[in-house]
Amino acid sequence: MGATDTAAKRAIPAGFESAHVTPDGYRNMYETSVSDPAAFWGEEGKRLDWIQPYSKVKDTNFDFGSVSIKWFEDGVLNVAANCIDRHLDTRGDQVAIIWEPDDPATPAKHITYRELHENVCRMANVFLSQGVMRGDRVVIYLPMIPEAAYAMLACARIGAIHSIVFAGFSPDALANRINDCGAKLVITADTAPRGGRRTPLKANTDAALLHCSDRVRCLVVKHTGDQTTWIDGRDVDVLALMQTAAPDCPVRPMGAEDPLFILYTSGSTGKPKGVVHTSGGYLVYAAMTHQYTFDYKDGDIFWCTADVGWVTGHSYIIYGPLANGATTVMFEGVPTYPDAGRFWEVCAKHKVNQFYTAPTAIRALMGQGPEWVEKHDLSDLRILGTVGEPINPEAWTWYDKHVGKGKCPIVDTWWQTETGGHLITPLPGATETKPGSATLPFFGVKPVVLEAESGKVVEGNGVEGVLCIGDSWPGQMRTVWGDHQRFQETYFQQYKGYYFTGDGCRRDEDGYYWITGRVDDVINVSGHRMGTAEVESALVAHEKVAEAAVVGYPHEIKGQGIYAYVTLMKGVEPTDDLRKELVKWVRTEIGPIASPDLIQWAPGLPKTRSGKIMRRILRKIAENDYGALGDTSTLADPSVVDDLIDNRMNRG
Ligand code: 6R9
Repeated sequence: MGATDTAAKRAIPAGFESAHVTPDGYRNMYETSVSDPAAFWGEEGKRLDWIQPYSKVKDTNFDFGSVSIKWFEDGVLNVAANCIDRHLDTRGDQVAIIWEPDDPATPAKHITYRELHENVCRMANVFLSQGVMRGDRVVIYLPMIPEAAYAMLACARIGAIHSIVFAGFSPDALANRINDCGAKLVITADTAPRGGRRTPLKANTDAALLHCSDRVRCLVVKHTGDQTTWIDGRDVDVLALMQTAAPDCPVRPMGAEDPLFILYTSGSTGKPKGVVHTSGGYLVYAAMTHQYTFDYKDGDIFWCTADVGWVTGHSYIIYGPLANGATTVMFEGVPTYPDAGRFWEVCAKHKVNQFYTAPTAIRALMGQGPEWVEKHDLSDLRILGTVGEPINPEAWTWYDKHVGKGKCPIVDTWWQTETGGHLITPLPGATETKPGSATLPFFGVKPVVLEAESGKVVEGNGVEGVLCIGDSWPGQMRTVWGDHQRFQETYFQQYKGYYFTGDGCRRDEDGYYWITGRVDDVINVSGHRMGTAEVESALVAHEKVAEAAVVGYPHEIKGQGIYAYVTLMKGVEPTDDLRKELVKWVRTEIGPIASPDLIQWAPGLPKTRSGKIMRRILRKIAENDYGALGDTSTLADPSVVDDLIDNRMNRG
């Protein structure tokens, strides 16, 4: 990159003259959005139906010690009513959700808005019958099946707060989340088919609930019909109860600032944080970004391949598309099952117009060759999107050429669990793109580049630093569940007056943003966020491990891989079997996404005299870039570095 940043701007493909936003439109609207945010968002808020309209639009404060974020605060609405009920008159018979199962031989399901309404009401009534009340927490641990959408919207309907735990997480991770948010109920399925294999979700939930209050109820969706254990009095067959539940359920009027959901995400320290999003601002932002970033028009078939267990699934499978009355595709499977053409087969089968996926999937499919794409008719595709990690220009170019046939704008959307929706992204009819750049800020978003050490604002173009945001936007997280102090410390303490994203970036000569990756101890594995501290604490929980340090290293498919330096307890023999055992251990402690790719036995870790691990050095060795270790003179014992270099695992 570097010198070529400014060279290759890609023109907006033909046919986007009548997009929602044009180049001039973008400039004007952006200007208004940042010069008078209250007026701008006051208008945008009207895209929702309010039971009681708001009179206040923005009340936000980024000052450390008194951070407070409120949008539309005296407005009253219901999120489920906005995603379902208000569409019934005009599009009751339109398909809301196309469900594509893991096994292509199983027929897809087409769920209309009317059917969605009925199913969500029935599920809401089941929740109510289980004693779930407004403000109660419901943990959702489900595969990618329509019931996951029903459960989310049923919570929204009755004012309960959902917290989805990705079905790839382990029983321990599930238990921690159930306990942290004090959930009253967990909803799961018997087993989850994915790529032809099955994850025993009910058995995982049983194991998790051993560590939770015995008052937590367990609702089970009998999805595959696989045999599971059953505890009378605790386990509930939710589909059976839905059949006899009433098909209507009144919506609960909610304050704009009432929490809609909690979603746990990894940070640089300690246990995962419960990111809290509220009702009004979040939905305005999810709906608006969905409409503009994907140039969504009535009748479009929209497919976001994420899992609902991540924020991308929340905002761009469920809330954004449904608020806009779209047809959204929900895919249970994986890109490579039964073969590497599955994504494209599904695009052709359902005539997908917007396709949104992660760079890691593109890289994996790129390796299988373009013939898998060329087999399928992709003529309905209009827009392609990426999310989750920086996209390398090779993958971008392949996506553009083979999937988009050079005719589809690519929107590289940069955002975070914390931001609720896109913050930096091209808009299809408005922004010339550059492969690898997330380009320009969305409306109302003020990116600021700071010098990492001094925190000084870096003005002008052709600069680099840490990425902060200068003012609030409606989709911003409001707090960390149960720990507002942690919220302030994580995002507002280091750089006073700004929201600190944790990412580094470059602003090139054209003012385009290039996200360079995390500057904290968070790594991004296949587009999933992982705290190195989490993996370390899982490793040291093993009886044979004395100490562990985990860093990321470049990985061809995953973006980053997990590299663990492990110091064993005295007298423990370092063997290949032990390596395998530790990988398995981390998988059970956290989940498969946290499996270390490489484990190096480290007789000692490089530490400062005050005992701090010098991660900079460990990162360099893991990157196989040990020639540039920098200053090691502050190390307590510089000789450990030589041993680490000699025995490094990533030599290629
Ligand atoms: C939506 C989501 C957030 C982190 C973020 C950044 C990385 C996401 C990106 C990107 C470069 C993009 N990230 N999108 N980096 N270009 N288009 O992924 O949320 O799981 O919270 O991860 O992902 O490092 O800080 P989340």
